[in-house]
Amino acid sequence: MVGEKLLACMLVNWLSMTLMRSVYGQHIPEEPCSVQILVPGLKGEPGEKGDKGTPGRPGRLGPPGETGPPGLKGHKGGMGRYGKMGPPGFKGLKGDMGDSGPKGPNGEPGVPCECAPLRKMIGEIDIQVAQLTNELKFIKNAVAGIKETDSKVYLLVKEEKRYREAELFCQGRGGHLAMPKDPASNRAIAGYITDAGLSRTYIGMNDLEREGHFVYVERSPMTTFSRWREGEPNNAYDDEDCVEMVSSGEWVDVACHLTMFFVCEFDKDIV
Ligand SMILES: [Ca+2]
Ligand SMILES: [Ca+2]
Repeated sequence: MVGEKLLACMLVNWLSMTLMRSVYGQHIPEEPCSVQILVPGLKGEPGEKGDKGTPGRPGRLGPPGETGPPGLKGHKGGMGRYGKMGPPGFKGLKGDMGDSGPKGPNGEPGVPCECAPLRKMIGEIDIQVAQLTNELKFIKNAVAGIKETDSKVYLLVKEEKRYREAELFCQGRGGHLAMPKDPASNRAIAGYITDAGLSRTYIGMNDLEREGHFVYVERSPMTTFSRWREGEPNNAYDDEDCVEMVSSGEWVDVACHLTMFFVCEFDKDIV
């Protein structure tokens, strides 16, 4: 620093001397160049307090504070979006039947046809089916169990019929209502009734033609054999012209319009 100032001073002096010689053309005495050294002065009085500065830059992020107390409960928020569809639930109970719907419109009129012969044929087939059904029922009964003696086959028919219908049923199969004509056949029929757990069935006797004069249903006269229960036949209410056998094997006159099971008999030589 001092060196630089000294060099500057020498340069200034040399320039001044040169300029004076050229202007005045005479000799100017040279003055030695002095060196001035600058020294700091004494410390001054404190200045007046300055104005407040502008706010500084934000400081660094401080450490996290302690957890504060829980805030007040907020208001209920709006309804969220619908979630995904859950798994299917169990099947519910069947509901009550609803009311009947309104009546539908009438259908188109049918096409007339020449089907009278066809209808007749169908009617005949229906009758045949009904007959075969009855035959099948009869055969099933027969297979289920029959009773027989040396000369007779007995079949207990478990269909409730009036006396005349029962006899017609037996006749339709080549027999009659059972006609016990001796102790052996009476025992066979009674055993049949008892084994079946029944208490009574029609048998083939009546006094339809002449009150008090009983005959077998095939119109043959009664023999000396009989098994009337004590006090029977009594023709009660003046309306008992047919005969039933109870499980003990005894006979009772009863009204013919009663419906009950019955026993048919068939001769062995025609079975
Ligand atoms: Ca009678
Ligand atoms: Ca009676």
